[in-house]
Amino acid sequence: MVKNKDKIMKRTARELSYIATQCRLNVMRMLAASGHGHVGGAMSAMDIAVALYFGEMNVDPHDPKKRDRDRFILSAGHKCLAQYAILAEMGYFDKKILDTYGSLNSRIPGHPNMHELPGIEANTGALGHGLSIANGMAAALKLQKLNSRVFVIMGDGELPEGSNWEAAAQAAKFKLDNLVLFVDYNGLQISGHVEDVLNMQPIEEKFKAYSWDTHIIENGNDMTQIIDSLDKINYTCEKPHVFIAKTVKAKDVVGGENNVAYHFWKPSPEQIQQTVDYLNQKADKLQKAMEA
Ligand SMILES: Cc1ncc(C[n+]2csc(CCOP(=O)(O)OP(=O)(O)O)c2C)c(N)n1
Repeated sequence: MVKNKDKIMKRTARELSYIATQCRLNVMRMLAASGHGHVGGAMSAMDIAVALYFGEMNVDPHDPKKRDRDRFILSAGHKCLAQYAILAEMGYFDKKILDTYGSLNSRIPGHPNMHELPGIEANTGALGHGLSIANGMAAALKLQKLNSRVFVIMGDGELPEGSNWEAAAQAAKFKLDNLVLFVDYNGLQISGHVEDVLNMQPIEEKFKAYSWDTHIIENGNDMTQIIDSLDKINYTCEKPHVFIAKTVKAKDVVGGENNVAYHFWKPSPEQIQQTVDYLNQKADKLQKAMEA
């Protein structure tokens, strides 16, 4: 049987970075429409999410429920600006919907709703539930003898939720080697530094103790490092996989990087324009480099 991994059109790191820049522009478009949003965590997780959707997962915007698709669970549902930006860029829905962010009855609310939007696999937002949902999906896919994988993005500020550790034990017990968890380790959560709010270190050792296959990504905003990490996953090792990816909160937001005040941001039109200009320049540079 052809592995899902081999069905994907591989893109270069530069192409993926270009797409991530376009997706960050989509985030700014939603912020411009609403005047507010959880920008920090969306921007830190963006590169990982783009690498998954555009470079790794077997998914089809024209057939969002196809049986053998890979699944993506955004455990940290408040990062959904990233997911909406990507789904729109892939063609799951009309980009005009991005302009409804923040308005009543929008199909892209503040936390994702699987009943409103194709491509959303689970309603999330209450932290600490995505991994349990993913476990169930990964186990069911194995029972159905499908090669589909389940990818999860969790925030580092989510790790103190005890339910994650029940799920971690269960994933190992059921040998869910079709489950891949990314911890978006941007070091900050809603109210400060994660290690000050509730120190969960050493995280890699904790997952090891639960018999997971563990990895660190030193720069989780670097596409080459993300692609290389995805390429080294052994899907027959009988262990679930975790990547602790060090990222920058509010990555590419002018003046916002690594600043907890940008967890939920209410930008002025001038601040939006500054970041849009920066992102457009970055996209131009990447495009020229791709054409060279
Ligand atoms: C069960 C639960 N408790 C509290 C919250 C409120 N909350 C929303 S975001 C957040 C911080 C999450 O931190 P992290 O996952 O690191 O997100 P990031 O910094 O990457 O945005 C909290 C505590 C919540 N959504 N769910």
